[in-house]
Amino acid sequence: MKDYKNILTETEGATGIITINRPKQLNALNKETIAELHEAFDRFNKDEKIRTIIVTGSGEKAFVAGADIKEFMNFDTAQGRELAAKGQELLFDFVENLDTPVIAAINGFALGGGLELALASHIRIASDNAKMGLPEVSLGVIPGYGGTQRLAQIIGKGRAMDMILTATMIDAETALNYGLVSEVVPQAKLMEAVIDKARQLQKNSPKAQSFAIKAVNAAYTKTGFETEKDLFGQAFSTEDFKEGTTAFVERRKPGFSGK
Ligand code: DAK
Repeated sequence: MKDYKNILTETEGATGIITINRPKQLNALNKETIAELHEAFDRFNKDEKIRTIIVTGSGEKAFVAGADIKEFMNFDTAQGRELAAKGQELLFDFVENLDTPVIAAINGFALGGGLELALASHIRIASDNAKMGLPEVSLGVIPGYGGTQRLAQIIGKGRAMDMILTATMIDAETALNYGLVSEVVPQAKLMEAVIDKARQLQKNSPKAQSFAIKAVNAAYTKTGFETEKDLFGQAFSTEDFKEGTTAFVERRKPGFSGK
């Protein structure tokens, strides 16, 4: 297996397992991690022996606590838009459109870009301690990796609006009730449950599964994703964005001016 700096990869039978491994930053996604994830997903997807891919986070606390705030807080409008587009191409759209089914094993906090990665995956299974949310508007930005589109597609517009506008987290039981995850299991049983699901998937035709993924995805137009990228870029030039990200780093509550 190739050595990466921010992720670990292994195989278990016909399953490729990718673990995001920045536990001190709660597995937050920086640019380098996104590039490594792209490479690992691509490699497993091209490997005919691999029939299912699992993505999870290391440690017991977090799947992924979002994009790396300390990295993106200094981006301007152009960088924000460009990086949102690039991130979607390399990771979020990429995962959604893979031929090989991807299961997100949500083992703790799945926030912002972390929840967006789970939303781009084909199946989501959570541990009972998991917490999910899109806290972007609390930082003065909006979900920029497809969250405004995919969350509404999966749980419906009303609940998605509530979660996005309040920036609140929901627990695993609520996520199950919303249809955001298809199973909740005790944390110690999570990997066993996702491997079981992977084996179940492996009984079926890989070719038909890749066609089915494309057919399901074809229902959703690209217009909304383009709007999200534009507005996400614009958010980077606001005072609220500077205030929201600075307040996070300074561990204080933000005082938004609405500018
Ligand atoms: N980025 C960077 N560091 C993070 C982080 C993050 N998202 N989340 C946590 N950490 C770091 C903390 O700063 C802390 O580091 P030290 O202070 O120890 O050095 C360490 O992880 C442990 O976190 P806490 O001390 O805060 O742990 P708690 O148990 O108290 O709280 C928490 C856990 C998950 C509730 C809290 O850490 C938290 O609220 N984290 C931030 C959640 C969040 O707002 N995530 C970002 C959502 S916005 C972009 C595209 C998309 C996006 C951005 C840019 N471009 C294309 C440019 C998307 C944005 C998002 O994802």
